[in-house]
Amino acid sequence: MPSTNQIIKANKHPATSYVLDLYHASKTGTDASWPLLRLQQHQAPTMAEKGVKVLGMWASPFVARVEMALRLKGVAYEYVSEDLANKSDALLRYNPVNKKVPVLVHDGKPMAESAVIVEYIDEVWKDGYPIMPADPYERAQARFWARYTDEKCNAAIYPVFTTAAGEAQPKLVHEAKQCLKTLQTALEGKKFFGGDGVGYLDIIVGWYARWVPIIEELSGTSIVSDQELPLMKAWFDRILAVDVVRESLPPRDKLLALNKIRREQLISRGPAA
Ligand SMILES: N[C@@H](CCC(=O)N[C@@H](CS)C(=O)NCC(=O)O)C(=O)O
Repeated sequence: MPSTNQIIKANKHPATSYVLDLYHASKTGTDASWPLLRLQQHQAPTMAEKGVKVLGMWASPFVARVEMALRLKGVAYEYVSEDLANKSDALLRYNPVNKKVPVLVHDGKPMAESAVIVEYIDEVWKDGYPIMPADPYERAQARFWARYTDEKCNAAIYPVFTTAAGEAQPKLVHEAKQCLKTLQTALEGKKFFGGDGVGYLDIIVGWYARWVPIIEELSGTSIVSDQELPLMKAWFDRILAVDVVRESLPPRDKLLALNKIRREQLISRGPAA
């Protein structure tokens, strides 16, 4: 029976195998180690909320999506921290195909893939905050941009993070900007991708507002600026001002410290063969 404050099981080294990217996963451990005792505010669960569990890792942008969706809906959940360098039996059992976080377990039924989970949450808690657009065409558009982000923009931004300053850098920065410039068109005339409020695409892309400035700082580059990507920059500020979003994202300083180590490791290792 969940209590009002649930103390969540913590693994020892939650950050040891932080993976920023979808496509270039690399699993060498870092010595970064932070305590991972997380408390969630909970109300008594309703029937639909019974047994909502998230298997996550604090620095995962994909886990943040799921937490944002649950918080927007006001759904109480238990958070279980995974050590990705030493995956739990539960994670391997719940997500045997990809063996990645996030996993959402609802009433004993596990599911994986953050974008899929966010849609599931919206469908199950349909009376709560609306995440998907009501209009089918708008929904299709939001899904299109979500896929564009995961398939194109993540892969365009990541090399800026993993490449040292030098000859290759300007081209990589240009490519990242071009991708975000295209994505920015989905923001035209709107406060959020979802319109006047946070919607599905804001949840999918929200982590850029935390990660991109960190990548810029570590690489000494500028990707999203008032001059070059004004709508995206304004949206970064706006989305980070939304409590539910900000609270679901990793703290900036802690993420910066982890990414500093990670970048140094990746750069010293050199380009993958
Ligand atoms: N497409 C997946 C990506 C999930 C993902 O890459 N998770 C990373 C953490 S950020 C992970 O669990 N990595 C473990 C591994 O690669 O072994 C989603 O959207 O849920």
